Amino acid sequence: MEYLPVRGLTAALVLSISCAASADPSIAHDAETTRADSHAPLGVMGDHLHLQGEWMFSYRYMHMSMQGNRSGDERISADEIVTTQANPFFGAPMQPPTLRVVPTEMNTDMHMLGAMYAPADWLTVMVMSSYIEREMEHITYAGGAGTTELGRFTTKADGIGDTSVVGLVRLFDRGNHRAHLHVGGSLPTGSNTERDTILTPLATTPRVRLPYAMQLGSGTFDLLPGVTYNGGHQDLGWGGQYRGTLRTGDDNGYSLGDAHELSAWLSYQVRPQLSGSMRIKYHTLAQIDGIDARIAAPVQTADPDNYGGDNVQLLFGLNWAGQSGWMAGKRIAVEAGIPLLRDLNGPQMESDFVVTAGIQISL
Ligand SMILES: [Cu+2]
Repeated sequence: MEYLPVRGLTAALVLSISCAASADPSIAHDAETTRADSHAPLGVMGDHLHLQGEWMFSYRYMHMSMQGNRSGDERISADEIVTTQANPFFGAPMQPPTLRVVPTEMNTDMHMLGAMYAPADWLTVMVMSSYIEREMEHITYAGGAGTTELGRFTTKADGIGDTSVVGLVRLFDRGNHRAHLHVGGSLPTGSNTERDTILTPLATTPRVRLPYAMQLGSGTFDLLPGVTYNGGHQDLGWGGQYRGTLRTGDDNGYSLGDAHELSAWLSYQVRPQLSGSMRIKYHTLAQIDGIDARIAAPVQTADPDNYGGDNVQLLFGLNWAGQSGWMAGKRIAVEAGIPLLRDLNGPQMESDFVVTAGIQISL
């Protein structure tokens, strides 16, 4: 791999070189790979292609924090949930008329490993898998009614998540405008039968199958279509992406809802090796279709209707790209986001904060 001597040159010069050389894609791309902003903000998956024969390996760590509950776009307290929300399992043995267990906090940590390889300039193949750790805290209210707290408990699940295989197919690459399609899917390598011990309103502590939100995989083969556009002019960069997650079939009696995600971002190159970004992300998820007969408890997360909704997030990121010597081909990036809008099929836990940090190494 060759690198143009961009160090010390102004961004405008780098850009004019890559524009002038755009008839020769290898030169154009090499100029781009040394710009921090030639990769989108870190949370955007499959944002770039590689040159024929290039490999890239990446590690991303993501933490998501959820606190409190929401129904529609309004917050709802634990006391309100157990006095106003019907238990869909009421009528079955030992099932009270209203919900009696409320999740109060959830933390998700994901370690994502990815590999990219380009068999041709117009095609990059991306494989990604993850190790997921989920933890959820709950309050259990005593008996069949009222707001007397019986106790609190935490459930945990960890293990391998689903594995995605996606081909990124170049649509066009003209001057400062590039776009590609995403064609691929997700294999159900993550478990959806994780179990842990809970505290029931009758003070028993059975070990049960955990609700959908705590499971590690979708259980289904999912299609992952998408399209990404990247553009730039001098120190400014911009881009947009659509990605879908479309479930096929079902597993254990259900399938998770389809998801659609739209992102638009702007970046500013401070130096060739450093850029900052701002991104707005819209994510919509449908309710769960069907039900797992082994997930039944007077808790909102056991009800397939209490899944999905609309989220809008505002995210800020930094990209750093090594320029020469042993740092060439290495990148570090971070992106963190806060919610702007949450409209949830509730009651449901709300997402409050998400941060992703990662390293990428090209060979
Ligand atoms: Cu890559």
